[in-house]
Amino acid sequence: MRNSEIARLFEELADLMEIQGANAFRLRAYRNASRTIENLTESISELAEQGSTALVELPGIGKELAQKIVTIFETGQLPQLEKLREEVPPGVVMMLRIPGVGPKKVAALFHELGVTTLDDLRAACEKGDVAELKGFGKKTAQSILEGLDQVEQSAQRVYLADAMPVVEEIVGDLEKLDSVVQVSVAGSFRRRKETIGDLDVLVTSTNSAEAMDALAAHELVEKVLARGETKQRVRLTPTFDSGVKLEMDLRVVPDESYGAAMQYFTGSKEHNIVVRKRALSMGLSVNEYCVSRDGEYVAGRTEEDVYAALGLPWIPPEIRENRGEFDLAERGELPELVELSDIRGDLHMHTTATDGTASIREMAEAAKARGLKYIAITDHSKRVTMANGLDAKRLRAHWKAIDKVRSEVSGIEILCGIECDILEDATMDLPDDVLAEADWVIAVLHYGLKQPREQINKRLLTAIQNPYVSVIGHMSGRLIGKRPGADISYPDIFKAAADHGVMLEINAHRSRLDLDDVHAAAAKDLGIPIVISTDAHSTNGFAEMQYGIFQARRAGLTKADVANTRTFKQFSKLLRKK
Ligand code: DGT
Ligand code: CA
Ligand code: CA
Repeated sequence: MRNSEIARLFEELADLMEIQGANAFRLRAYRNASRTIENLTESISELAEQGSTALVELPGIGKELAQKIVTIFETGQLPQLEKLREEVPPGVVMMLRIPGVGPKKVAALFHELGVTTLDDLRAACEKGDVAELKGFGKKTAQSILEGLDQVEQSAQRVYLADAMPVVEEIVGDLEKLDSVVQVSVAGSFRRRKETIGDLDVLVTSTNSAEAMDALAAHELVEKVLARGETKQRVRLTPTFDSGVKLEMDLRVVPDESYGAAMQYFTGSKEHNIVVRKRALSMGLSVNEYCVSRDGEYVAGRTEEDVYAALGLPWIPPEIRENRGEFDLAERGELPELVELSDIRGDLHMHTTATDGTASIREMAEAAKARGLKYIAITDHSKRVTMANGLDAKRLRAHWKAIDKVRSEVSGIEILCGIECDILEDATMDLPDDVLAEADWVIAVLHYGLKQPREQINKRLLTAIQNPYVSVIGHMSGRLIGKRPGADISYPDIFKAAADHGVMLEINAHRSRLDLDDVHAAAAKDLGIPIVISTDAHSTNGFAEMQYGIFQARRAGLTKADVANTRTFKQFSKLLRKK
């Protein structure tokens, strides 16, 4: 078990104890211990192997806590925690995810109102019971209702990247059926949203029963939830993050409706509202079967036909969000969106020097095998103690090692980089004279993400004004569905980045995708070069590039907007002159 996992167990323990009314002193002890362990340089498991006396040496860890840690490592669990997990229903624990609702409020809801599920809580809010609870009030009840929407949405969504292999296998198997002509996935999956609520699959077939039977019998399908003549809803077998199961609709549609159905079920809802209005203004009507005039079929076989009937070129699914795509389409200025094959370099990755699993050489060889022409090795700076971050001395030695690999491996350029933390006090984690020696400096926020906006801005501006910083990595620090990003004045920060020639990253990792689509589009509008990087921690990590490309496409980015589509020579010209 890693330090962070142990830290999380103690945090959970404290939360559950607080819900059950434990005294504040003991709670503080557990929370302090959790923080100590989280920030520890040494591995807690190694310390635990030496027994509880070694653990007691740590600040904030007393005898009792030390014994608990030893128990966790010896038995894989903590009886006290197991008991609490049984006493407090999972729905109650989920309430902790509602913004502004901590263990104290949850305790009141659970013990005084007896709510045990999110649905109960919603009903209690709507009935006015929550507003009447001591310490709550109408405003709090309203904000809980809004928070519930958020939690329910994020709790049931799956990362696009996690859904993708499952979906591709099912689609591939449906395609093999003789009676099946076309299979496509519509909905948010086709629009390449970061997360997917459910899957919307369309099929044209000479025998709709066969397609539905095959899906029902598929090993990745757990249960048929509903079945009609041309539509079937199923639940898939795999369990995703936080216990979520994906559901899938299969619709069998006639050939002449395929394009109309694709257009309708791809959405988004916001895009389709405009499509319908536009049709009405032209005396047409659009639904999932066709575009029609006075009940007469006009178009529907292909999506191109549907858009053409509305006087528009085909619009790429990724930008169907009613965020300006109709104006661009009318002016004939739809962007030619960047593609995976345009990428020539990857400028964010880790090695065994910090928390990666492969050596410099292995990363370089793997990148080369993927067809990349240049990479930057960017291990962590010292603040990230959990990842064994580099101080100046180790970093300089690491760069020497990179230089050596660079001279030995041909066919790929390797930049000496660093992922340098921007500290909570708005200073850089490494001195300027060190950063000056780097080929490529990624500046990032890792800690203190909850600081007030002014301080976050100050930190980002410090990095942008530093003459040696090349790019800001995963700017907000969010983890999709798990942790909100820092509060940032984006327009000010973007303007500063543009003024100082600092690039901005779309971190391609499935849980980050940060900058997000909206902010990446805003950065593009200011002419800021965007770098799409994988943040690979292993040779497999390079595969994440695809998801960064999806995010970039949703932002409307073209090849020219993305710096690492350039040849190495052209890319070098974009680097700041030091
Ligand atoms: P998701 O599943 O939450 O990730 O998001 P979507 O976009 O896949 O939404 P979903 O599955 O509810 O519906 C798929 C598409 O079908 C949606 O993007 C637009 C269309 N659609 C669904 N329901 C309606 C509706 O009531 N009105 C209209 N105009 N379109 C709808
Ligand atoms: Ca969907
Ligand atoms: Ca759906």
